[in-house]
Amino acid sequence: MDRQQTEISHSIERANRYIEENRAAVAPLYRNHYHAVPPIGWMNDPNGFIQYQGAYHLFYQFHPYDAKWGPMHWGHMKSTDLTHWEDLPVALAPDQAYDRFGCFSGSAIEKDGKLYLLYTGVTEADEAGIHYQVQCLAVSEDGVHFEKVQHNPVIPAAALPEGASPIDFRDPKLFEHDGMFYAVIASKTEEGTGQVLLYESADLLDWRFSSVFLKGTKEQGIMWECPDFFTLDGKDCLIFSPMQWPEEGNDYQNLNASLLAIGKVDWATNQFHPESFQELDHGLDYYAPQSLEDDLGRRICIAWMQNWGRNFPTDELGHGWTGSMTIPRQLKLEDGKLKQYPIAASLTEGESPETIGAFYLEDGVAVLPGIEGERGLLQLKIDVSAVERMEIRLRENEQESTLVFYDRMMNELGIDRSKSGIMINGEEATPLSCRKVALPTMVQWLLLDIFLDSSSIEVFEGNGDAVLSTNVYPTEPASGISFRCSGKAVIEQAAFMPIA
Ligand code: DQQ
Repeated sequence: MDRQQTEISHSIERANRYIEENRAAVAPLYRNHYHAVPPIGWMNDPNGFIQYQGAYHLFYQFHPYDAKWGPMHWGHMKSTDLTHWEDLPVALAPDQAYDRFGCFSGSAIEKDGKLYLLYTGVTEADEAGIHYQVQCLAVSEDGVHFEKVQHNPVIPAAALPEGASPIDFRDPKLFEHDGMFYAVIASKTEEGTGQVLLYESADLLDWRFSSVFLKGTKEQGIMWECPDFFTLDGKDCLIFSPMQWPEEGNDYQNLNASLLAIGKVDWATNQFHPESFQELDHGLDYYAPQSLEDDLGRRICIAWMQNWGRNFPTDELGHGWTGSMTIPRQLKLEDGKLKQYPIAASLTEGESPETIGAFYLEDGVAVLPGIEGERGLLQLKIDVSAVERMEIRLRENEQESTLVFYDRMMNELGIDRSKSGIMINGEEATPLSCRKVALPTMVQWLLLDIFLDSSSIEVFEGNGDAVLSTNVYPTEPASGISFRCSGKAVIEQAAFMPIA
């Protein structure tokens, strides 16, 4: 962040005015249509995801003035169906000494009818030039206008346990347990490993350190961001986004990954005991997921569909915006196994999909009638029992396409964007443009729900066993879809439902 930016005095009014005056200049080419995207400027992590007064509210890390990360505000939108989002005024601006360097990620909770946001303030520099990360509270009676409380910061650096870094202490996620409020907060240890701290409060204003909820080892990355704790089908779950979690086969190949630890909390010591870890998404663009439980009892998770350390084409091209959320997913545990299902029913309601009958393909290429488009849902049911390799080419034009592939021998589902269009480079030691995941069981039918938007592809394996989310930037119009296989495939069903 340069000095000039810190000297600007930020305010919600200034941000809202800027958005209104400039949003028409944003270039539409790669803007997703049915995903949450910022009206202008930069978006990263989802924040404060909650159902409040009948609507789903989604806040996000927002820098309105540039398509790059900068002084963090909280953008805000709401939805009644989790797919159509309405922009609301900016919720937080970095306008206080305790958050002048940014209103970083955090979460929301309802108490006595009011909506509370707990977020990380990055302070002005002290005499030694240090910016501390502290936790701050803002409250709203209408879910739109927020006031920062007098007590801020409600969790100062002084409330850190010994050996925890005061400059890496962020991303509080609120939850209630046994009549108390708790927050899991990301922290870094003296040894430079990640950990999650637990704080507790009776009223959201007075907080005390409770425990080191989970401490990472040297083998588990250098910092964990954006923790989220909840129970699901009787199991305790902790989601977090570690930096540099070591690669393991097909897993954790992105330098910044997001994972789910399933385990048990010992509420006598307030410590989380993990039993397993798994990566949440096997695509190239997925980070900082945050979840809510809605009034239907669904655990719904949404994430930033990008990754750190990569180039951002919409910024490089001067399009005036960067960043998109994934479509929301429902998380379930079935027989102790994570299942993820897309929430997108309202997008395709009323559409009667054009479903073609069985189509036999042997060592060849096929284009199917009616199966094409840049934006929509592609649903497939393919008999892969005699397939060697099956490829579905998406967003295809003369030069470019993105591959979704299935390798029968390895029982792996993958996505490859090496020929998608604009190259995306990352900080990974080995350049990464293809990822894959082994499916848990050998199946006869490969079921896929593939969501295509202007610059994204999300592949949901139909039994909920895997998701791969990846951004693509074709340089020419690209609506082609084709099928290639070695061996024999029967495409039993194929339907493409355009989404406006
Ligand atoms: N992004 C925020 C932090 C968080 C990181 C800053 C994760 O609060 O740790 O924009 O993407």
